[in-house]
Amino acid sequence: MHAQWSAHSRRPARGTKASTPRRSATARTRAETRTSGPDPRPPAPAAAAAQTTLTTLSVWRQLYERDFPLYKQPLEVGCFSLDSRRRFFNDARQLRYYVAPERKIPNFDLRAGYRERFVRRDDGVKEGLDHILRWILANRAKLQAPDAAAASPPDCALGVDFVTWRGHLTKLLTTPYETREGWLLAATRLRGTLYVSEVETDAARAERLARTERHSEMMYWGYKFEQYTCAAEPRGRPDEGGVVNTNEAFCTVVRTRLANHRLLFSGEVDCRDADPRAPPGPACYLELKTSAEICTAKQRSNFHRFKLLKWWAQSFLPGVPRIVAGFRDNDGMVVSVETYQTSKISQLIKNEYNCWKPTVCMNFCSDFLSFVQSVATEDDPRVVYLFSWEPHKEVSYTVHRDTQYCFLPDWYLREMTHAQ
Ligand code: 0WD
Ligand code: CA
Repeated sequence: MHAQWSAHSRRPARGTKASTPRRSATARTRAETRTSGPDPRPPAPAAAAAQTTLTTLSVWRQLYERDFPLYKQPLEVGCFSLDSRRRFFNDARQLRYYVAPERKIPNFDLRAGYRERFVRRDDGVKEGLDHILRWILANRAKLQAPDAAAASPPDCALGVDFVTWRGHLTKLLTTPYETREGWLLAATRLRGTLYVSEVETDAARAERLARTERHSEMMYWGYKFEQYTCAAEPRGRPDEGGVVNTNEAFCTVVRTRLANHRLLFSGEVDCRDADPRAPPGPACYLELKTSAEICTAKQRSNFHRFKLLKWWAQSFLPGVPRIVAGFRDNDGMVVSVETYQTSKISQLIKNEYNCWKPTVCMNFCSDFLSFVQSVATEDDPRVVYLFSWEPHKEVSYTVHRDTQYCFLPDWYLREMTHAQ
């Protein structure tokens, strides 16, 4: 069952089903060596010398229809907050508390306040992994707990193989089913840990700059719904007349393992269960969503096929158990609210023909991380491996030394390479 956390490693049973085509990791990749890309250098010597230099990774779904991989129950190791001016705090001051709507038909007006009470984060400012890195520096002692240190080789300073945003992992999980948007992920190795940070694609940048007023307003609706359903205090009430400021965020930091990859990632959390007896994070967290109301069978099918995939992937990764969805009409009025158990979503979609499968998402992500491990071998933050994917293509990469792609800031490198 995908819903349950696997406590033991289950090896993918290769070649047990005769009906599905199955190829080895090497056969699955093309033998061509890729030297094209933004800079014309040959591949780094370390990458070229690797035993099996996989140069591309296939995204073909059937390759990933194996047993569900090990995914350990995510453990919250900390959290941080970003305030209205995007300043970092190593605490939970921005955590909010869920307040269920009083009426079955809430009629929340999501358009209210868009012009007068909306402070929008400047999404042209690329923060990379900076907030997570700040959190790591402030919590190094926690990360290097005795058991973690003993279990990790001395050349792996943090005791994890990957550091990234949850949102980047969500994109990886949904890649086998994505037909519209590609991605660029930069990876760099420092003291044994791979840091993975997104680079905006030209297409995403063009879309951001060409965003229509209508689209911009619809992006606001999601935040407005949060305001109607969240309070700043455990027994507080929502402040419907307040300012919506998208600079503010509460982020959880979790540790987990996918197959043999030890992961440390952070994700923004909308709110928690207001009951003080609720379990600790991430089990007490809720994800809030808005979506167009479903009126036809076709709309329901699309909702299952596309939206629930994204919702499931995003909440499954950090172990957020519940998703509260506000369904709205075209005028931005919330007409119903529904709670989904993350662990039951894969059952809900079973009746859809040729629908997405959690195991494909997780196996693809795991294989991609193995691919990154095998490619990004040089332990040097001045070297960035850029992984690129476009729909209907394979994942490929290029290597960049001392370029604008470098993303670990000096303040982080100084701390990590000096004082142990
Ligand atoms: O600079 C950037 N392009 C990135 C910023 C890339 C990745 C992350 N971030 C920041 C976000 O500003 C946010 O503070 O990291 C935090 C979220 O990280 P995540 O949880 O890993 O991202 P994701 O799962 O994609 O998004 C979670 C929520 C979103 O909720 P919905 O329900 O819409 O999925 O974070 C918010 C949004 O509420 N969010 C953002 N808020 C402001 N600006 C952004 C953004 N660019 N992206 C996500
Ligand atoms: Ca949300």
